[in-house]
Amino acid sequence: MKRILSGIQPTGAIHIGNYLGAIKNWVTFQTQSETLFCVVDLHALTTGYPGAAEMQNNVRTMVACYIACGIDPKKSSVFAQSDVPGHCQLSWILGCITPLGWLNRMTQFKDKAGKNKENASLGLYGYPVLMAADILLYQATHVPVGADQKQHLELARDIATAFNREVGEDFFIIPEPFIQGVATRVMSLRDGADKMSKSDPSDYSRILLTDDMDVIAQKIRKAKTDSEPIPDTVEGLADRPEAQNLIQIMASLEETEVADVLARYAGESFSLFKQAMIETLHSTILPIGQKMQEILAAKDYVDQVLKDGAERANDISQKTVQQVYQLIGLRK
Ligand code: AQP
Repeated sequence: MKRILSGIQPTGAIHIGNYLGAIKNWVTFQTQSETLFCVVDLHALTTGYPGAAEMQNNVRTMVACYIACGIDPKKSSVFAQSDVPGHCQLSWILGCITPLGWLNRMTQFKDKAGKNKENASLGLYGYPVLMAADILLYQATHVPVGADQKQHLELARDIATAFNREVGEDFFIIPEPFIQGVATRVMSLRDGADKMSKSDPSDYSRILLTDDMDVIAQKIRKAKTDSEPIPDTVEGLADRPEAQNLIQIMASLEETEVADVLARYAGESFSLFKQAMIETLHSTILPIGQKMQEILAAKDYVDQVLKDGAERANDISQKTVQQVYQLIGLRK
């Protein structure tokens, strides 16, 4: 049976890039596989401590978001990374066999550290090792993520292979990335060359799952496009990153193909298309935001979900940690 694991950082309100690139796909695995979905709060520290109250609040909000998007805690284990000590234990061990050269190639570190590399934290630099530990700790077979995480997933596979070589046995399962759908890399609404991201300084770059009707409409109306009409072929979107982004978002929301969207809107202006997109966003996103509010109001329920999820996650992960300790001769 497949074991699926994925997670999102509780670093702020979640956007449709996280939803279409990750969570929406997670939901489909719940019936055929064992599924574990983590709120990766330790990763959220890599860009600084947000403050204790905000951190607690962000974790609960993310749990509410997972459930509102269709993750069923009766089918999936939903837990916070910091409730499971195995993540840190394994991360250290894996860090000791990860060459600096591998980490130096990680483009996300370069993007996030920017010109201020000397002031970036060791945590931010080591982020991909902790991510490898997150996955290998559960012997996950598949990891559904957006395209931006492909390089980190490849590193996790390299680290697993290096560990197996060191101990002389195929201990870790080599996890497969699962990058699926038509919106694996949702771009900023302000610039089709940049990824839609929680940390983009412009609120107009992203649609949040908690945005209200008016805000969604405003953001889409202001979204950058070009002056050409909508083309009638997929090839016609080449070199038109903003146009391509909006069409892909629409296809993903409607669970259809880019070609189907083009067949309906070919020759039309973007102002007409944007109106249709606003309506589609209203019908898909607004119910998620409303459900999140309802779930958050039931604080005990959210805490119980986290408790149950952590119990299951600790059961699996402590077995892995014990086996790893034995394999390399550490004392338990
Ligand atoms: N723009 C995106 N398009 C498709 N998938 C995306 N993901 C993130 N942005 C996009 C996917 O969402 C999951 C969780 O990501 P994360 O929050 O843990 O880290 P991130 O990739 O760094 O996300 P952000 O939104 O860009 O946050 P910040 O600004 O804090 O860095 C992953 O599966 C990711 O692929």
